[in-house]
Amino acid sequence: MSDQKTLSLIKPDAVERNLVGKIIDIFETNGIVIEKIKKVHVSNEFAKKFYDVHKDKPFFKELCSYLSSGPIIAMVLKGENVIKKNRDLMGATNPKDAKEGTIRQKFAISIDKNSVHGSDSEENASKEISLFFS
Ligand code: IDP
Ligand code: MG
Repeated sequence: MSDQKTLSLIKPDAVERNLVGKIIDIFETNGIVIEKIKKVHVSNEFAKKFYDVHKDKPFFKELCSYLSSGPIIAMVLKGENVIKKNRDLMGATNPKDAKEGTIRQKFAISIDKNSVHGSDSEENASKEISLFFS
């Protein structure tokens, strides 16, 4: 099977707590390749574009202010079945529901400060990668 790519973000709460290395270690230990990586502080406008699929959710405004509240790490992850593999390693959106050993179970603070983002489909992966890396 050919390699897939996905967009991963380490969100402000995790960057702020110096968890970047620990999170990347989980990816690499699981055979995922970090193909591209950069540290950025996105604007609220950019966050709105990125989270456009959530524009009708009640938490949209807070979500966008949160993503733009501090530096984040943006990465293109590469590997076999990496979209699902990354989602599995991340764990459930709400850390209270996240399985033992997942990134969110280990590091997330709350449903909004949940440490990582990962694309959920090939279509969104390719959109999100172009938004951050082009
Ligand atoms: P995901 O990050 O696991 O894919 P999504 O449903 O796509 O979860 O939601 C995007 C982000 O929006 C979540 O990671 C989380 O930060 C935030 N979020 C989702 N649901 C809620 C909520 O009910 N309250 C506050 N923030 C939420
Ligand atoms: Mg999502």
